[in-house]
Amino acid sequence: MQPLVMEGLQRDFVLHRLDEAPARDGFLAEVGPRIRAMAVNAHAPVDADLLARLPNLEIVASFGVGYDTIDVGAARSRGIVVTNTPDVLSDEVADLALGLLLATLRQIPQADRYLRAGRWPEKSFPLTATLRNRTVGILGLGRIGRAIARRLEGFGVDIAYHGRSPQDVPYAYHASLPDLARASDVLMIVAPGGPETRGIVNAAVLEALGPQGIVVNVARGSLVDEAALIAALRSGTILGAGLDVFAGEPHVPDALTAMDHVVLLPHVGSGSVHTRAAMGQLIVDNLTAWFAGKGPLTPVPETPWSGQP
Ligand code: 8YV
Repeated sequence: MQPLVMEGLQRDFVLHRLDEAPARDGFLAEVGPRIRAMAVNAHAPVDADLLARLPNLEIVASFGVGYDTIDVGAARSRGIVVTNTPDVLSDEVADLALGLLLATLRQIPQADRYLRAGRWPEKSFPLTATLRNRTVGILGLGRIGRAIARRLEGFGVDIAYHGRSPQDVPYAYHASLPDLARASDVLMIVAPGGPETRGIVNAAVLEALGPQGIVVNVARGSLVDEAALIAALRSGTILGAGLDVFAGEPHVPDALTAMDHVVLLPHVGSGSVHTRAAMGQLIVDNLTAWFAGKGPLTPVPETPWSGQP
C-alpha cells in the first residue's frame, strides 16, 4: 500500500500489517479475531481459508478494479462486503492500451533501441505494420473497454466487440470470441480475469485473428493461453503482441523476452502517480464510509450493499 493509503488509514484505524508479519500463522492467530477490515493489493490472494481466520471481518477494500484473486463467493457467504476501485483508473488504462497498441504496430520501443544502438547512420529503421484500415476487436466492453473504444473512434478505425450481451453502442457485436477474432485484426483484451475467462484466448482464437493479427492484453494474463500465444508468435500465425500482463507475473517467459515482435510492459496500466493516488484514496474513503455507517462507496456486484451495516 502506498504512503497515501497508510497515512489515510492510520488517522482512523489501528493497523496490523500482515505483509510485515514474520510468521503468517502466528500473526493471524494473534490478531485475526480483532480484524474488522482488510485493505489489500489487487494481487494478494484473499481466499476462503484467510477469510475463515478473520471471524469478525466486515469489509475487504481492494486496490484495483480487478478482483479475481478475492474469493467473492466465500466473502458473500460470510456477509463480508468487497470493494474495488472502478472508474478512477479507466481513462489511465485506456490511454496505456492505445499507447501499447501503437507501440506494438509501429515498433516504437524497437525503433528507440535501434537509434540508441547507433544503427541509424548505417540504415533507416525498417518499415512497420500500421493501424490504418484495421478493425479492432475489444474483448470485454466494460468501463475500460468503452474508454478504449471512444479513443479508437478518434483514430478512425472500425470497432467490434464481444461480451456477455450486446450493448447500445455503434460497434459491431459478435456473440462468440472466435467470431470477433475472425472479424478483427487487433484483439484488445480488457475482460475480467477469473475462472470464467481462464484461457479463452486460445490457439483457435489466435488462428482466427490471422497473420496480420495483433494481441494487446491490459487485463489479466490468465485470459490468454500463454503457450498457445508463444507458439502463434513463433509460427507467424499472428503478427505481434503488446502485453501488460502475464500468467505468472512478475515472471515473464524467456520465450517472450527473446522475441523482437512483442512489446512487454510490467503491469503498468493504472501506474501513474495521479491514478494510483485516486485508487488509494478510494480505499481510504470506502473504509471510512463503512465505519461511519454509510455503507461502502464502490462494492463489487457479487457483494452488493444491502443497506444494513
Ligand atoms: C493493480 C490492476 O491494481 O486495477 C487492477 O485490476 O490490475 C492494477 O491497477 C495495480 O497493479 C496495483 O496492484
